[in-house]
Amino acid sequence: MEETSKIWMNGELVDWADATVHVGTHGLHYGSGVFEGIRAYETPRGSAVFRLTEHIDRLENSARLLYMELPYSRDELKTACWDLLGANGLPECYLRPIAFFGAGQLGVSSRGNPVEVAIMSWPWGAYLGEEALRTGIRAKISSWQRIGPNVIPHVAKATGVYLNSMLAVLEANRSGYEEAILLTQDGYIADGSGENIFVVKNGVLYTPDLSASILPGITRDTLIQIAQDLGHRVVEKPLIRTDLYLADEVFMCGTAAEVTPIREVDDQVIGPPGPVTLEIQQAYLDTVHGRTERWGQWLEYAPAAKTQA
Ligand code: PPE
Repeated sequence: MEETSKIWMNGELVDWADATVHVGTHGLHYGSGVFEGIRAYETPRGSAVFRLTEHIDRLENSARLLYMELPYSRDELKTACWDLLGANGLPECYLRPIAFFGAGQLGVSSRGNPVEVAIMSWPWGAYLGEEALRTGIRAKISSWQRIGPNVIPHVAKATGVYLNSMLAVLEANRSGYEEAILLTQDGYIADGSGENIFVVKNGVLYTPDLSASILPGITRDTLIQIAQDLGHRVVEKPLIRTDLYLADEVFMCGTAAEVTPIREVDDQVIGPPGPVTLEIQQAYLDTVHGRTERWGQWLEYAPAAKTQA
């Protein structure tokens, strides 16, 4: 992670080195935090944040599912993101808001612990490498199951949930694969360690429906809309591992991963990135970089830049 100048922490911009927490922090002991991953892109009209509103809405939903009351409103959090972007001066970066139960009582129940909120930003290039975006990656079905809906709410982007993802991606990496694909407890395809999954078969796009222990991805939602607008049929339904093995194309998507083709799953070759994947990847990248107006409603500009436009 590349160091930047400022971090927004509990209402103020502090120097990068000063954004520290106490070792008694509840979130450190029990994974009781919620976070977001957001990207700002350089566009012809200046720096824009992609679907900031939806990310902040999801942060609030995640907090609610953990019985965490955020001490800042959605508008205040959005303003904090803009203030941080202004302070660090990076037109293109990744934003990471995080809220967690801080130090106070130690014990599993978080009642009474203060809620701390911070936002970091730093340059983050292609999640799985530039090469991955062009030629695709090799993914492995994980032996670790995705956390079920009655274990921890998978709809919450909660820090503790990511132990599940960490184990899966480490297992995949240690076996020579770039990414893991987790199955639900019923054996259906869920998502990657940090991405949602799409399959293309006979010209139709398929993606697991939202009941399948997946994070309701904002990129997933974006791509469903883009694909439909481009005239493709998109079906949200339970998928099984052989749907991946026999797919014409498979790709992953997420804020960090953007649209990353998958060329192999386990020991089955899917092939190089196919035409539907490349079309959707191009449309997505054009959208986030403001190179097309077609889906321009998803780009949010700094309040000051808006009045100038
Ligand atoms: N599933 C998981 C498990 C997940 O972590 C992400 C985002 C997604 C799907 C896609 O969600 P969205 O970004 O809203 O389209 N993963 C974030 C964090 C990755 C990390 O390594 O940290 C991200 O992409 O920002």
